Amino acid sequence: MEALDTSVSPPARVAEMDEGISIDELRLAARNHGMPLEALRYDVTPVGLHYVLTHYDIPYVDVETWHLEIGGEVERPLTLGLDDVRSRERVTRRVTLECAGNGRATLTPRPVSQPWVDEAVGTAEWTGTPLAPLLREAGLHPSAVDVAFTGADHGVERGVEQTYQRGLPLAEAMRDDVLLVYGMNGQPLPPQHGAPLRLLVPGWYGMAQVKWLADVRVLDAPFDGYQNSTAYRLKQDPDEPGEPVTRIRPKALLQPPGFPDFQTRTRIVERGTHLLTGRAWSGWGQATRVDVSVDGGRTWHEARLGPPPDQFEWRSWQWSWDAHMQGQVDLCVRASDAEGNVQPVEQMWNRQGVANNHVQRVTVVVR
Ligand SMILES: Nc1nc2c(c(=O)[nH]1)N[C@H]1C(S)=C(S)[C@@H](COP(=O)(O)O)O[C@H]1N2
Ligand SMILES: [Mo]
Repeated sequence: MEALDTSVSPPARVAEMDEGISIDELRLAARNHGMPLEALRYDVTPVGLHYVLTHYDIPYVDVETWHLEIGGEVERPLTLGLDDVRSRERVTRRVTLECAGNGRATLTPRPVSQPWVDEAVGTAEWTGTPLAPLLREAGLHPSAVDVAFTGADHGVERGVEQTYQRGLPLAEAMRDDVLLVYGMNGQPLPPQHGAPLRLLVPGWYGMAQVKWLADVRVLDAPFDGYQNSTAYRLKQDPDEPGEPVTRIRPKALLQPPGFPDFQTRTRIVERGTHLLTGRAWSGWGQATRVDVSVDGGRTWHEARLGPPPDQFEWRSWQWSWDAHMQGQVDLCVRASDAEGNVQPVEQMWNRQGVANNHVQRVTVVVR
């Protein structure tokens, strides 16, 4: 394969302290749209409002000729068409997805990549068939340790040409809630979300949810492809191996109250009582507590949680805010989860800007 020089595919980098968003970052932001925060209002995010992240191009997949291969360390490799997949056990689950890069653009210094602020999240009703029975049918060899999932999209990243591919430990791949998904909110899966088939690993950050799935390969050694061994690592220095990004850290978001200024998104509200609402989630076993601050994170007030949702679905919350003083206020919200993890108020910086869950800030002017 011809090596691509760094002018075509530059290495990872962190922005200079005073460096603004570049046209390259803007182009990524325009392609990979977030969920408008007012859509926190919906229990299930309408399809067009769900965030989208695609590393390369959205591939055109012809369903007539498409098929899924299941092979590697198995007795009987399988080849399945979409009708084969659709004729199997059908499961629908509400699951919240969040991109591991969510919050990246608010880090100081800013890792140069897709510049998300708070909005790379959404909840859908995903319909598909469990993966585990298919792997059992194929007959797993005792040597199996990881499963590699390959999409149909191809590109180059930091000089490494590749087809999008992620590995998952066998124990995770065999969970009964891991699905091969062909439906979203009761409709066929749309192209931008991975049609005709995608992987769903509830609780894990977005990178694990491989779209345009073409191949499932059982491996007898840990998967060491780019998206596991180079990308999605928590690290401070470029040369350290770092820890892998896995499950979603707890996070809460606030539906911005009042109405916005077009350009700054600063909110304007009237003096009086406002019911603040939003959602909270965690890949470590549900959000169990939400706190709201009206002084930029100095003091906190416990919010009321909505009914327990499905295990990896966001949970609604509300808190009544008595906005009796005129002037500017910084609203913050933070979640805790069943494992006792609490969202940090200050950033926990890493070079790729991944798995970041420092609190959202919404600037409001009370008049
Ligand atoms: N084949 C393929 N799968 C992929 C990606 C990709 O670029 N190619 N992006 C991943 C990332 S980083 C995220 S955050 C989620 C986004 O899923 P969505 O666009 O359906 O919200 O898809 C994941 N699956
Ligand atoms: Mo992502």
